[in-house]
Amino acid sequence: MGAIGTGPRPSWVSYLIQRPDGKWVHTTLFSVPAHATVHVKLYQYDSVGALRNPLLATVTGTVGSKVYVTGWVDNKKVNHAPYHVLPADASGHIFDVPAMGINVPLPGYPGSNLCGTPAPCQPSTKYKYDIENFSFHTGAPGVFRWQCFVPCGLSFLDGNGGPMQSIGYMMGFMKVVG
Ligand SMILES: [Cu+2]
Repeated sequence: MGAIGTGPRPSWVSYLIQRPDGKWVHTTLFSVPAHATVHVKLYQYDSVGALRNPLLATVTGTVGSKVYVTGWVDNKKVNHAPYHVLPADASGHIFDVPAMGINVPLPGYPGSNLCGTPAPCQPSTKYKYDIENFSFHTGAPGVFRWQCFVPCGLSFLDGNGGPMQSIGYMMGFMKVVG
C-alpha cells in the first residue's frame, strides 16, 4: 500500500500480510515451513519509483527466476507474460530476502492507488492493482531479514529512512520453521 492509512504513521508506505483465516494484519513478520516450496501471492497497489541499482530489476531466487502477473487493462483481467527483468524505472516495490538470494521487483501500478482506509483496498477498487505470483524454496530453519529496496520512504533523506527501516512497513523478518 502507498499509505497504510491507520496507526501512528498513517502516511507511511507499508506491506500487510494475510493470515490463513483471511484477515489482513499490519505486520511484516511471518513464518514459513523449512524445506518447502512457498507460493506467494502479492497485491501491488502502489505507483512506480526508480531503482538506485538496475541490478535489482532482475528476478532471482524464485522458481524459474520468473514472476507471473495478473492485472487489468481497460477494466478486463489480463494475465501478462511472466517476467524475469523489469525496466529499472518500473518497480513499485521489491520483495527481497538477501540471505536467500531472493529478489523480486514488483511492477508499479500507473498512478498510486491509495483507495482510502483501512488498508488493504476494498473490492470496489479492484481494477487498480496487479497481482504477482511467484514461488521459492526454503532450506533449513532460521530467521531471515527481508525488505524493499526501492527507496520509497517519501519525505525521508534519499527515500531510505522512516518506513524503509521500520518493522511493519518496508522491512521485516521471515521465520523458517522446522
Ligand atoms: Cu517499498
